[in-house]
Amino acid sequence: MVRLFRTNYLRNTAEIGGVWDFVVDGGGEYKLPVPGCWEMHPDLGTYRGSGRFTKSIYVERDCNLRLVFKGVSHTARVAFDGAAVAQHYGAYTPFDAVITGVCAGWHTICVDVDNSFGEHSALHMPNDYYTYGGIVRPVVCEYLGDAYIERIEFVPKKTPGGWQADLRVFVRNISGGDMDLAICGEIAGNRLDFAGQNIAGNGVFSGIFDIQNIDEWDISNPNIYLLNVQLLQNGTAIDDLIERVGFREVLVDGEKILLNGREIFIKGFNRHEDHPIFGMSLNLQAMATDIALIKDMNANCVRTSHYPNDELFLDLCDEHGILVWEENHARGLSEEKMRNPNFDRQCEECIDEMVKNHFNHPSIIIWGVLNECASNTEYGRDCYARQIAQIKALDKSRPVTYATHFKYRDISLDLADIISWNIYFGWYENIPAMENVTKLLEYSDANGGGAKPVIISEFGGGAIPGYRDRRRVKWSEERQCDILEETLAAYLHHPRITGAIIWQFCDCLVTEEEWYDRRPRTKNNKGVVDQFRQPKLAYDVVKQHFGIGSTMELGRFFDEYIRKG
Ligand code: ADA
Repeated sequence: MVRLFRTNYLRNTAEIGGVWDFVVDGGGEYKLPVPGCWEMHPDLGTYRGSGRFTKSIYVERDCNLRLVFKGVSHTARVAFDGAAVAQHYGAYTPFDAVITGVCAGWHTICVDVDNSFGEHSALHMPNDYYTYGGIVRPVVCEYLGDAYIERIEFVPKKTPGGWQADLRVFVRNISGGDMDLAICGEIAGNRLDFAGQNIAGNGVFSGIFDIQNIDEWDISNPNIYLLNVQLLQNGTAIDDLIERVGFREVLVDGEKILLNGREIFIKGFNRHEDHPIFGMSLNLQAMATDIALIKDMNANCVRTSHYPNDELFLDLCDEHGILVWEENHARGLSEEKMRNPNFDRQCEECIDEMVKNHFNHPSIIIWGVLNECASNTEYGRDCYARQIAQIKALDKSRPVTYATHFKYRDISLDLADIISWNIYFGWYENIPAMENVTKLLEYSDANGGGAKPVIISEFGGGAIPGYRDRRRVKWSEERQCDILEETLAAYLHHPRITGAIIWQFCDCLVTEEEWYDRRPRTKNNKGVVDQFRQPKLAYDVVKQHFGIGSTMELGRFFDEYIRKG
């Protein structure tokens, strides 16, 4: 499954899933499922290198084809009937290839995939998560005419009278000539008509429309609507694209984050896309299980640590009212690693693809960049500034932040709309949680972070599943309970803290290189559930604290209770 809804009725599309032939470079031949990770095959459990996927497809009629790859880990080179048509770096964002003048008949798609580490890869490297190998997310074949709708940007705007839709529809004319084109659309019974244009290549249709009879999207009522857009030539619809959107507005107001004008407290989990059976290619059932557990623990947020997520998971967050902090791919890169000659370009491409492809998900309320990279040096600060500016140029409707671990040495706090700290009191530092939050706030307020919302974006401790010890020593499930007990009690009720995001939802695989000695089972064991999603003792500690809620939420609850009488 690619999305939770049909994205096209007019345009003929088909997922190219099933089983593809796979040949390991210089090695064996396999038949592997796509999407999937090659590590799931017993011969390839730790394989790091390259190989070729091959699939034949039958095209019923002469047409233009668009192959959309939702994710290939981590580098792809795509050939169609032997001719190179696309290449892409980065496992976590989609890319496409448009092939014009395809004749009816059988055709062959070859994808050379490489998940090796080295100078060529500035973002995928040995790390505290695992870079899998394969065509890890779905592949879709789209049959196009001479022009098509490439993407849509929908920005909901709250007005005194209700809501407006600020729309931009991006169109590509691949006919080789110019075309008189127009756009029409509909959402919740509201018609959307755009004036026609003569378009020779790429074009954009823009318009702002008053929208009637809709209900807002928010955590407890995640109302979503189908935005149906059609491309017209001489009054006839020649293509279409459907998006699912929500009418909600997220703003930063001083130290508060407002959703539809109401203050919210963000409480949730950092979640890696990782599973012992599926690798990073979780299916809908596995994703839905994660969502159910996250909601059962009374959380309202997921941070996509540390990369853009599968759109199917974002669709689930849209439907369930789960707030999302989505971030570009990077974890813990020193200035030296940020100086890799491929770093800037690979980050820039990831950000561009993340924002453009995930723009319309109402659940995404925050964009993040560069988790725990060198925001403590001038060179690093320049990278943060460029990437934050790039996001803001692509999307003015959401705040931008980054998670730092440089407590009193961060020199980039002024660049962020929200201040976010990864701090592990009780695990890496045995200092009382409240004491250091106060000191952190003093530093932040004096160094660019004053009068901004503050999120504790990572906190927690490790617990080996099933390791119980009445001494409550580190790595026992009891100790993880104690750490989360203290930190949740501190962060949910601190007057300056707007969010608390636990590290992490589930245990995840890490790379053996550089991490085996600090990660028992070659896993990051700070999950509140284990890799099979079996709850640890801390599950009920989290459920209780998130269920009681933050002081802010309690205060709002009583205000509403008193107001209603
Ligand atoms: C960092 C990092 C996480 C994880 C965590 C840990 O904050 O952002 O990816 O590595 O530490 O478990 O130590």
